[in-house]
Formats: sequence, C-alpha cells, structure tokens
Amino acid sequence: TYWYHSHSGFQEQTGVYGAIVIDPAEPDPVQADREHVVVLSDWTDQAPEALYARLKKQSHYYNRRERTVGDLWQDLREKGLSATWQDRAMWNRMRMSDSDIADINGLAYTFLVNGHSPDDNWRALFKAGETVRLRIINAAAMTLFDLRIPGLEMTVVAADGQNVELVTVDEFRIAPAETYDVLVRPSADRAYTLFAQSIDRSGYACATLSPNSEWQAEIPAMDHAPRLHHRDMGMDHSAMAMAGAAHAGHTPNPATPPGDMDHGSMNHGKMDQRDMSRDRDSHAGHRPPAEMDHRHHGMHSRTVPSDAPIAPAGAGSRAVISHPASENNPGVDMQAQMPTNGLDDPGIGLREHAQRYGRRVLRYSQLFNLGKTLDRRDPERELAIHLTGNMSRYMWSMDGVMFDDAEPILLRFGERLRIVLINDTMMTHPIHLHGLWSELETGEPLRIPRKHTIIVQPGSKISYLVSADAVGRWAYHCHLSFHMPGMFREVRVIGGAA
Ligand SMILES: [Cu+2]
Repeated sequence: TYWYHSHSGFQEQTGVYGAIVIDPAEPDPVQADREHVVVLSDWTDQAPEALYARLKKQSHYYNRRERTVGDLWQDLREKGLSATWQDRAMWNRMRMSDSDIADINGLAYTFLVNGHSPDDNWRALFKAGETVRLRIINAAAMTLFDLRIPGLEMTVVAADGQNVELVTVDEFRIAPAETYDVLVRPSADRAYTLFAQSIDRSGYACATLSPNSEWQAEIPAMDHAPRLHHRDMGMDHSAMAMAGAAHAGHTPNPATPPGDMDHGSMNHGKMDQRDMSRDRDSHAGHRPPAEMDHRHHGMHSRTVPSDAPIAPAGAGSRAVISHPASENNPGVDMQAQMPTNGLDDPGIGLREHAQRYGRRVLRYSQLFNLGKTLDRRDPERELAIHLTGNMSRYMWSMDGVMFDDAEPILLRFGERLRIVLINDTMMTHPIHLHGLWSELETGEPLRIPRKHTIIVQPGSKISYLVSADAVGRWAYHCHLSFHMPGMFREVRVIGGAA
C-alpha cells in the first residue's frame, strides 16, 4: 500500500494525492476475503498559503488549550506550590506551551476518510466472519492520527508497503505519509466505527464498517488531550524530579535568551557533568577542537568521529549525542540534551492508554520484517542529524540550517550507513527519505523492517540503516507540509552506474 502526492507548493493540502496498491508478483502471504482502502486527510477551505502565513506570524494561533487560571489551581492542589512554580516558570522561560501538540488542528481542519467528513461517515461493507484487509494511508498535510476500531482488534500485516510479522493491537498512531495494512475479523453481525482522532484530540475522522449499509455504530468520545512533559524535551527524569533543577536538562539556545536563565541555580548533582561543562564551553566559544573540526558555517550533519564505536546492524547507535554549535542561530530555540530512545515509545498521548483503557498500542519496536533483511552488512559509518526549530518563529530546519542554505548530504553509491535522528524540538516529526529505504533498527538484525517514513518523537532519537543503492538526488524531509520548507535536505547518491 502506497500513495502519491504533489510536491509542488502546498498542492498536497488541496487534495492532489491518491492511493497506490501494488499486488505482489508472488502469492500474497496475507489472505483476506475483501479489502478496503482508507485514506485519511485534513481538509480546509482556506488556502494553505494563508494557514502558513498565520503560523509564521502567530505560531500558537491554533492552540486553544493554553493554561488557564483553573488549571493553575488544579496544579497547585496536585503538585503543591513549589513544583507548580518551577513548572510554570520553565514553560514561560521557554516561551512555549505544554499543550502545543499540533501546529494546526480541528479548528482549521475537517478530518476526512476517503474524502468524507465525519458527518458523511463513509461506509465500507463486510459479511460477518470475513477477514477484511484495510489499507490505511495517512495523506494528511499536517495531522498525525491515532486510529482504532472499538470492538475489533487489528492485526498489522504491512507497514509502508512492506510485509511485517503479524502484530495484533487495538490502536496505532499513523503519521502523514505512513501506511499500515491491518486485518480485522468482524465476527458479529453489527456495525463498527473506524475512529481516527487527531494527535491533539481537536477532532477526528471516522467511517463505518458494517454488514448493512443502513447500520451505524456509536462514535466514541475523544481521549484526553495530551500535555508535553519533560521527557518530550529530552530531559533527564531523575534530574528533573529534583527541586531546583526544573530547567537544567533542557538547554535553551543562548542565541535566543529567555532572559532569566540562571546557570548558578542549576543543580549539577544529577546532571551529566561532562555534557554540562561542554555545553558551557560552547556558550563561551570554547568547544573542544575535535568538535571544532566538524563546524562549517555554523552547523552541518556530522559523521560520528572514527574513534566512536559503530554498533552492528540492528543494534542502533551507541554514539554519544553531541550538539552542533548554535551560537547566534535564531533558528534553534532548544536542544534535547538527553534524548530518550524513541523506538519503544508509542508517543505522546498514547503512553497511558495501555494502563488506562487496556488498549494494546503499536510501538515501532514491535515491527519486524516478514522476510530476511536483504542487505546484511553492518554500517560503515554513522550520520547524526538534529531536527531543529524555533517554535515561536515557526522556523524548522535540520542541524539548525534551513534547506535554502544547506549543502546536500552526500552518500557513496553502494555504501551502507546508519542515520541517527535526534529531535531537538517538542513536535513529532515524520521524516521521509525518497529513493532509498529507511531500515528501522528494531533490534533484530535479520528482520529489519523497511520504511519510507519514520516518526521521530519529541526530545528523542531513533536510528535506521540506509543502503545507497540508487544513484540520484533524493528529497529528505519532514512530511508535515508546513515544516517542509525548512526541515528538508537533498540527499545525493554519487558514483556507480546511474
Ligand atoms: Cu516536522
């Protein structure tokens, strides 16, 4: 299951896309009695250029869940004065909001299934007892969806068009550009609702699966809106839990000073001393020479130094995360000093669902390719790339450099390398590489799943392997339409036969 869409301007937002289903040449390992294509999207009657212009001027415009006085009293009751004060002070210092989950949401968008609004409630038929394959495509410009079908479990059989080992879940997150194929087995003669709520719970897309075109199932209420936490900023939990360290782990960029940043008040007891001292050095321009060598008008993607150990295929990167210099870069307003591993994280707003609702939520760490890994070589080198941005200016970039100012990332034809993405921002970015597979390192070297789009959770890191098996110039970018102008690189595979 694939899809196509325009890459010109914001045409994709206006509906220039469609599904592609490729039947395998060999017998399909997935057997189903019938199948339906389910295309999710976010529609607005406004011109996408107008939305973008609004975000550039007022990045919080579509966030109507800013903290209120009522929230303050609740925080005071639950956390006490000291913790509440620390927490509020931190968010204010960063000029950010912990409810900033989606840039644009249900205020501007109507969420669609196959072009139909929730009021239309698009219908798909089945007969009780059948196995139904749903080919789910997120063709939205800006919206991540959390999808479930109350009353039915879903067996994931393919991700991004590639067969994976069966994994049965009740709910999964799907980012723009991702596709998942799932099997459902409705045994009862009743209707079901396919329910896809937006990541910030500002709206939903829905459809009906039913044996009878007249029937309709109940539409569930949306889940609680998530709030960002320290871990979403790549902070160290243990350090954060200590009073007085509320702003120590997250490092605002000194180029965009929050005004009252007070290093003297940091509690260094639990912090990584080496990281902290290096960070301070870099503020003063005393970055160690080894890192100076990698600087090139500000920042660029850096290959891990040759003395750093390169872990074998499947294992993920073991390299220490270091941050490129960011002095005087208004495009970067924060860095994840201690990024968590994003592989096993279902994502913000889904982490509590197992405990609270008993739902099995898909995690990337559960994805294993159905067939054997084709290229079993270990990576020869690692490329660390930071996803960066300035939330309040609505500027997005990689390694602090926007596309217009960036050099291409050069790959040698035939090489096998590891890319480590570090998300320094508090947004969830689905990163899409054209032309080459992104082979997600989920831990089993012989069963590495091949994806074309990888979600990078806020404040986290994730790694995948790439075989440079196609010469050419390839786009490499965040698949959120309005992040794309900056968070974009050309990947150029050179040498070999074209
Ligand atoms: Cu993005």
